[in-house]
Order: sequence, then structure tokens, then C-alpha cells
Amino acid sequence: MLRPRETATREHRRLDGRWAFRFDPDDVGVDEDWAARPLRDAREMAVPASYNDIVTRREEREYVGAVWYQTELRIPRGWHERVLVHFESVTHTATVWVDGVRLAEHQGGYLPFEVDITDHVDPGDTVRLTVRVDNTLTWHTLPPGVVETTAAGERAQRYFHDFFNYAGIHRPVRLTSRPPAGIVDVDVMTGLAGRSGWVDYAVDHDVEGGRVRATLTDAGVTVAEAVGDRGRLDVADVVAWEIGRGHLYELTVTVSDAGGPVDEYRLPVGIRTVAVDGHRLLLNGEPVYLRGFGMHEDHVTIGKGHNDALWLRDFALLEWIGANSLRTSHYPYSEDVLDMADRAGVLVIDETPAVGLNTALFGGLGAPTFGPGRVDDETRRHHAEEIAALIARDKNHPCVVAWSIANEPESHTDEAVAYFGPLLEEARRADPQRRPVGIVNVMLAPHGRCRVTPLCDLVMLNRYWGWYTHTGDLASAAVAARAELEAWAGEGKPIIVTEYGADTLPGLHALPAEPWSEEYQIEYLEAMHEVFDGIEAVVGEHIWNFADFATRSGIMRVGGNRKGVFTRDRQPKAAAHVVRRRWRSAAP
Ligand code: BDP
Repeated sequence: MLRPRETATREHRRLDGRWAFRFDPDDVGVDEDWAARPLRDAREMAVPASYNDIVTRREEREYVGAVWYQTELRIPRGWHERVLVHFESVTHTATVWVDGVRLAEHQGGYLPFEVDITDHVDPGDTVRLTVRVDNTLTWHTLPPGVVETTAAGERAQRYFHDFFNYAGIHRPVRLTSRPPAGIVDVDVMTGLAGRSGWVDYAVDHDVEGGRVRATLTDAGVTVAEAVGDRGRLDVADVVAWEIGRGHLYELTVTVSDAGGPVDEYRLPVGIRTVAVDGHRLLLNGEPVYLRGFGMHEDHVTIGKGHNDALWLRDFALLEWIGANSLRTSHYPYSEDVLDMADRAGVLVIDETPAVGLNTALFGGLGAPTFGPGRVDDETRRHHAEEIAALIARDKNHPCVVAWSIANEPESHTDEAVAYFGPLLEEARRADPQRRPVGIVNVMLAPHGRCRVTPLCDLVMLNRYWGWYTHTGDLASAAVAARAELEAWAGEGKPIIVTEYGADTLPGLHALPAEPWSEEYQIEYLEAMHEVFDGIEAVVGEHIWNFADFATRSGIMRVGGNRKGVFTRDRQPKAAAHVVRRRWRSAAP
């Protein structure tokens, strides 16, 4: 599914704003046909945004189940072609009606879907768009979860991941128009040799007898042209896409039939190569070292709602601190974030929402992770769909240098090998660029115990030596860190430490340093960096986390997870200045 973009043949308008909204605690909305008329007893809700931090009652913030959103929209009078509604993300399950007619259901809270409403509207019509959003996590959603009943008889959601289960319509909704037949998909593969570069493109379309023309421009000037469904565009004196310099060409693809142009699509293209060579990660043939963060889509009041201003601030901070990369922990981020990374020349490890496939973590369950009725074949099927949809959405972004198909899953058992082996293969097959694929390994499955990481193209490790183990004893933490990293280095693959960090309360000081103080975060990071610098196979350090973020309440968390180098309102803790000195003095 191509992302909506305005071209000569495609238009869209955003449906963001304040929609009607109500909770459906008894789950009667479908039976009572709420979509057939204006929502009764509705209040206003912002779209896009999570609803959880806009409401004020605990039962509503922590609500489990269905809520309803509704808006009216007008189909522009000139729109006589296909009309669709494109949702960038609805968390976690969405059912969509137009004027009482149920048209679609979509599962998965972090990837886009579209609903074709052509047969239900006419140009100039005003129609009612209703969306039922269910935030329930089960063993067959990603992330997974279990609904329990509390002693007080309330429904409560248990899950095995460490961020608040924000819900709602999180990203923009667009009404779009495009030709009835046209461009279905575009793939690009780019290459470099000295001062020459090239773009191999492949266009999938459903125009009978359609002929494809592809044009590559640089700041409006044509640099290469080709005809045919697939072909190569050669670029002399290429400006390669690099870290910190996200040079983008624009590819325009047009399909014409005997009557002239039928459809046009435009795509930003960065010309670069990504490869793994032994323990090195190569960008444009040169080894790179990743400096950056695991992040979250998380903000005060809007929760996981997308907001350009807040993300521009995040990118400004990444630049300020000298970061060159990020991981979309623990789900696919808004496509706008990837666009920003493309332009900024920031490398991205792109992650699926498969977090918490591990009943030993965050509250635990005391039951095995895998098995019928828990993480089983149905979960696996959905997981495969999520991997395919993520790669289909993001494959053409130059910023994406690796795929993470899961964060901290159980990985030491036969069941884990049987579950992940085929998924890793599917991810490799799905990416035309064949970027490296892996899982992010959990500390409970160290070297010698984890059986899935050896099947991956890279080693990605979340490690909390000096925090969850060796707490307060950084000398011992460094010994443990060195020993394990050296063992992993023996595998001959690049190692990225995808998480390491210490909870830190801004303003809490202690001399000598103690856990939770600003001093400890600094000493902790310095101790880890000294270890990383001594091991050649370590090609990346991603601090956990970029900023403090919301979690469910618990005795391990004080106002959420406080491992941010920035506060939740994006101001530096003391450690940010120390990290900045290290990162800004390094090569790009
Ligand atoms: C890891 C998880 C991450 C947590 C972090 C922590 O990958 O989501 O927030 O630990 O405990 O287990 O801070």
C-alpha cells in the first residue's frame, strides 16, 4: 500500500481535529448500531492523540475495551475517481463504518490501513465516518497481553512490556482520491561505484496496456529517465545519502495508456548501500558506528499521538547531542518520523510491535511463553503479517538500515527457535534490499543460552549491567559487560548494544554517585562506553532511553521509566552534556 502523496493524479485532505467520542464499557455499540446515527452522549476527542491522558478519571485512563470515534466528512465535488480513507495507525484494533455500513476491520496498532469507500459515497456527499477502537491485548495481538478481573471486579490489562498501553487514533486520518487503476507499488534498490550511482526501480500497476516512465530529479533538475515497469536510472556525479547528509533525489513514476497519463507517484530516494561484512556494518562501503537511542512515541497529554512540532524537537535534540541513529523501540513509528530521518541522515533500526513475547518479564506470568492458547500459531501468523506490512511500508526509506522483528522475546527454548527461525527467513525474503535482520536479545538469555541470535544477521543486545545487575557496583558491571561482549564478538557478527541505561531523577544528586542520581547516570554511561570502546565488534551504542516515558504504575517506576537522557518534556539531564561531548567528538 503506497502512502498518500499529492501528485498530478492523487489528492488527499486530512480529517484531523475534534471527533465525537465515547466509551463502550458494556460493548453494546455494535448491537445497538451506534454507527448508524450521531453518537449519543458523546464528548470531544482530539485526533490524532491517545485518549488516556486527556481524560481525568482513573477508570477511563486505564480503560480496557471498546471506544467509539465519529466525524462527518464531505467528499469534494470534483472527486469522481476512487475515494479511500487512509488511517496511519489506530491502536490496537479498528472497525470502520461509513453511514452505518461496516466496511473494514484492522488489527495492529502501529501500521497503516486504508478503506475503499468509493461505492458508498458520491462527489459532494456528506457522510458519517465511525471507528470502533479496541485496546484489548490478547495472546494473538502484538504486543500480547491478558485481561484479568481485579478483586474489585474491574477488567484490567496485564502485559509484558514496559510502556503504557496508550490507545486511540494515534496518527493522521486522510481522505484520499486516486485513479481507479494505477500504480500499486514501487520498489527501489540503489547502488554506488565511485562517483556513479544508480537506482533500480520496479513498478507494480494495474493499468491495462499501461506504460511506465520513471524520472529521477535532483532539486527539480532531471538526472535520469527510463521507460518500462522496471529499469535502471544511472546517476553520474552522484551525491550519496550519508549520515548527517540525507541527500534525497525524487523519483517520479508515471503510468500512461493510449489516452495519456493515468497515474503518477513520487518518492524521495536516497542513494546508498547497506551491508554486513564480518563484524562490521557498512554504509556506502564504509564502517559505521551507531550512536543514538532507543526511543518512544510518548508525550505529555497526547500520549502516543503524532505531533510534528514534538518530533522536530526530538530531531533537534538528536542533532544537538550528536546522535546518528535510533531504534523505533518497540513498534513502527509514524512515517513522518522516517521521513525526518531520511532528510536528517539519521540511521534507523526499524522494529515490529513484537515486544513482550516473554512471560518472564514485567510482571511475569509463571507460565511458559509459547504454547497453544498463548503465543501460538495464530500469534505467529499475525507476527508474519506485521513483518510483511512493516517492510512493505518502509522498504524504500534510505534511513532504514536493519529490521528488528522482536524486542526481548524468549529465545533460549526449542519453541523459540521454531517460532523465530521461519520469521527471520520471511523478513529476509520480504526486503528487496535484503537489509540485516535480527531480534533484540534479553539479558536473561546471555551468550551461550540464546538460540535465536545466532540465526540473525546482527547481534542486538539489551544490557543493564550496573543497573538491574551489579546495581551500584560499576567496577563489577564493567567486568561482566566485557566478558559477555567478548563472548558475543566470537560469533563474528556486528554487535549493537541496543539498550543500556540507568533510571535517573533529574535534580537528585549524590556524591559519591548512587543509583537514581544524575551523577550515577553519568558514571554508568562512562563505564559502559569504556567497555564498548575496547571491543572492535561493538559497532553501536543506543542508550535506553532518549527521554523519560510513561509506563503502567509499579514499584519499579517513579512517574514512569526515568532512564531518559532527556526529561519527558525534552530538557537535558546532566548526562546529556557528557554524552554530547563523546558523540560530537566522534566521526560522523
Ligand atoms: C528492557 C525493555 C525496555 C524497558 C527497559 C527498562 O526492552 O522496554 O523499558 O528494559 O527496564 O527490558 O528500562
